[in-house]
Amino acid sequence: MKHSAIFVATIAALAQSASAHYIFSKLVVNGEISNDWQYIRQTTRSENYMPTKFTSTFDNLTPNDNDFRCNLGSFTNAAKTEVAEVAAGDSIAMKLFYDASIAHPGPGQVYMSKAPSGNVQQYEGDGEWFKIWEKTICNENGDLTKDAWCTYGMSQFEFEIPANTPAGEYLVRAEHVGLHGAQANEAELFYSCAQIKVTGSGNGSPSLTYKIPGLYNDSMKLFNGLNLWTDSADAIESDILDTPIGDDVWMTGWFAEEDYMLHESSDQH
Ligand SMILES: *[C@@H]1O[C@H](CO)[C@@H](O)[C@H](O)[C@H]1NC(C)=O
Ligand SMILES: [Cu+2]
Repeated sequence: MKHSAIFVATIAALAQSASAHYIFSKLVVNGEISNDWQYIRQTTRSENYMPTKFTSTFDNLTPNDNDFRCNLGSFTNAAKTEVAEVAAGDSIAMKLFYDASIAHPGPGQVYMSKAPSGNVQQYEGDGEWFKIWEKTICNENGDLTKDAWCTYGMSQFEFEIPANTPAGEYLVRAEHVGLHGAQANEAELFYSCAQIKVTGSGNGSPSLTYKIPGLYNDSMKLFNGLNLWTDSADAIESDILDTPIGDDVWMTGWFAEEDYMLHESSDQH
């Protein structure tokens, strides 16, 4: 699909563009859906749901820019964006603007970054990021241009704040990558950041961290070279592994659970 930077301002065009594209604007905590941009930093883009790309990108924004952290201009809205309190180990969700659902094929992931000063409303996201959630191909025999991808059709990403996350204020960045233009270096990235305050007594430390920008580059075949119509699921999975999207998530909850199960079974002996 082609995207024009020139936006035809008719209701029909708005509705169509809004349904094809998406941005996370609502936070769901304890089953309660927030207002748009209450806890998620609002971008200053004129069409907030336009994708970021390496080439032919809207507003000149690319994954090589600082604003690839939380979307264009969103730091200027940080101080007026509220901070949601979430206990480590709890699940929350980031939900799309307009109740849209994801209609592009590709992986979805969630990264977090702790505000070193303790105040996320003043944090630009220039510190370390770690990944807490990842969804790639769920059905290798499905249509790789559509519903082979776990996130296809989702209207929100639901994920757990790892139980060992230390207390403090964090950015939580949800991202979806549409790979339908990757053969022409036009993978589409949709993302924004929530501001949360993690409570509890977690004392974990993520083993893999990243900087944004730097997370992705256009030498990675996933964004520039992969072809959903001709590549096999195996080849695509291998391209994913060559990027941070293929790295393991920091998932202390799972390890904690496994430890628990090991203890439980050894107790029976
Ligand atoms: C792109 O990222 C890969 C993996 O981190 C790295 O090996 C490579 O040097 C980077 N390329 C550029 C042009 O930055
Ligand atoms: Cu698109």
